[in-house]
Amino acid sequence: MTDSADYTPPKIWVWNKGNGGQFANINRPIAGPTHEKELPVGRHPLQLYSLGTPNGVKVTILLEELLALGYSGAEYDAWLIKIGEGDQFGSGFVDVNPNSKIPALLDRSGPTPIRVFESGSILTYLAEKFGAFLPTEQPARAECLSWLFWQMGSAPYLGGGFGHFYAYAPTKIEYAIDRFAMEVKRQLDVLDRRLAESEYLAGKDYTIADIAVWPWYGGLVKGWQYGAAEFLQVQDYKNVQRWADAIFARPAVKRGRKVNRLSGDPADQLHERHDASDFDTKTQDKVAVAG
Ligand SMILES: N[C@@H](CCC(=O)N[C@@H](CS)C(=O)NCC(=O)O)C(=O)O
Repeated sequence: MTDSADYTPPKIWVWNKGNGGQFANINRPIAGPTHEKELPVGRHPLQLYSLGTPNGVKVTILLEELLALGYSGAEYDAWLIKIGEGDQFGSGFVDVNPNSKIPALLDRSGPTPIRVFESGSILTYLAEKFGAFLPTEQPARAECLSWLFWQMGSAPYLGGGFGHFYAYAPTKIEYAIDRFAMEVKRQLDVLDRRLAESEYLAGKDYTIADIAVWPWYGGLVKGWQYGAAEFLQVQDYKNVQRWADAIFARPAVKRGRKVNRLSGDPADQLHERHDASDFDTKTQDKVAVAG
């Protein structure tokens, strides 16, 4: 790789497979499957294929919230997709999400399975299916969908932009880190101003907008993302802090955050979830003790 200061793009971009980045082994400029592999199917109507990243936990949090409200149709099997090992390029996964990214959902409750991909789309699908966490009346519905789409459009600047260049890129490029730190701080200020006037993003009620935004920006202000709390001075966003704490206090959020998680405290990792009792018996600390 050429030092960024000396780099002039060639006339035609060429794929350099060994570009040295942290995700070099899974990043490629071609879509579609790399290998044949069927997805497992469990006994519940909803089959989730995911990983406990901020995009993945949006869905498990919503499912746990729905179950907590008594919607038994939201029972689900959560299967682990190890993206670092290329599971997202298996043929079965690509059939459910042609974009090869977690999370992906298969709803098998009707005569024909329905596939749903893109976390924002999955949240909307489930909220509409069960009639919860998405206001039916305007203007709250418009506000909820606006913040949901805000998250989908904004988080790539946080993850793919700031997080990538601050934490993962093989060289620290001042221009890139500056550019994205500026944008992420602007986004935090957008949220802080909204949450100064409103308890939750869409208004007085907790909705899928909060469920989508919290894993990214709540996690950021709590210092869980990229080791960047001090760099971004996240303690200054007082309203975001208040909102992040209120959401983290919800038992369903604590459960949803554990599902398909592969890192952190073993007590917070439930690699696969097939039954509500798995939280009591199958987190990694229990598995380690039992094993
Ligand atoms: N816009 C998508 C983004 C999904 C996404 O980026 N997922 C990442 C993990 S957080 C992934 O599967 N990466 C695997 C890859 O890029 O190959 C969504 O919200 O569902």
